[in-house]
Amino acid sequence: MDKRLLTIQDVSCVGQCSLTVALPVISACGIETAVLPSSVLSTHTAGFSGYTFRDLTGDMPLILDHWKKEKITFDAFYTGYVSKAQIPHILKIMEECARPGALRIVDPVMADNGKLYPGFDEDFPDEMVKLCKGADVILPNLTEASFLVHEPYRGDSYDQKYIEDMLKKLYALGAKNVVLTGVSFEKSKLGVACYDGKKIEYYFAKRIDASMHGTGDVYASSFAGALCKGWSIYDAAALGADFVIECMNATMGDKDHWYGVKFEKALPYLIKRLQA
Ligand code: PXL
Repeated sequence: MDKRLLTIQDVSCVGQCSLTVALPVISACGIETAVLPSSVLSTHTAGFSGYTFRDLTGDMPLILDHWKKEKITFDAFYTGYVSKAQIPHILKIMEECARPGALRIVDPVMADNGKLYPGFDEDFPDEMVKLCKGADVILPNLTEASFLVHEPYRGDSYDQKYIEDMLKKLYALGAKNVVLTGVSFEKSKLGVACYDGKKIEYYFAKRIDASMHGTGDVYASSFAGALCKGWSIYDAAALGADFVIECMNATMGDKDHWYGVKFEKALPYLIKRLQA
C-alpha cells in the first residue's frame, strides 16, 4: 500500500507557510498528503496586520468520527501550527488513525527569534511538550527549544556544549529523535543538529545572509516527505537544509516578496534530489 501522511496545521490563505507549503512540498516528494486544517487565517501573523482567524477545533472530533467510520488510516502524522485546545484531539487522532508503525513528526511551531508568535501564551510550550512526548521526531528551532525546556534564549551566543546539553534536554521530553534547526558555530555556516539518544550528528550548509518567513515550514515539510519515503533522519535533515537554501536563493533580492519564500521555484530541485 502506498504511504499516506496526515498533516495538521493552519491554512494561512496568503503567505506561503503551513498547509500551503506542506501540501505541495510533501506531494512533490511523491507522498499522498491528507490535511487537517487547525484554523483558517487570511494571512500568516508575521508582518501582516488585521488578519482574520477562524478556529477549527470544533471540527476535529467530527472529522475523527467520520474517519473512524470510513476506516481511514495514516502512515505518518506531521503537526505544525496548532492551538493548546487542539493538542488532546491531535493525540487522539494519532492514536486512533495510525497504521502499524506510523511516524509522528512534530514541529513545535510557536516561536522564533526569542519570542512566542502572537496568540501563544506562556503556558503553550508545556502543552506542546505533550505532543513532543512520544513523537518519532521533533524539529524545534533554537527559540522553540528554549521554551520547551525552560532555558533562557541565548541568541547567537552559545557554544557546542550548549547545543549538546540542549539536545539532551529536548530528548528527555520523550521524543525518539531531535532535529534542532538554526544551529551555527561559524558565521558562514548554518545547519542542524540531530540526536537519537546515542549520537549527535551535525549538518551544516553555507549561511544565506537573510532571514525569511516560512523557512521552518519548508524545512519540516521536505524533511517529513523524505522521511516518509524511507530516508534516514540525518539524510532527511540534510535534504531539508539544502532545500531551504534553494528556496531562499530563489527569493533573494525581491523586496516585494517579504512574506515567504518562493519554494515553488525549488520544487524541481527537491524532486531531483529525491530521485537520486
Ligand atoms: O510559519 C509558522 C506559522 C504558521 N502559521 C501561522 C503563522 C506562522 C508564523 O508566523 O503566523 C499562522
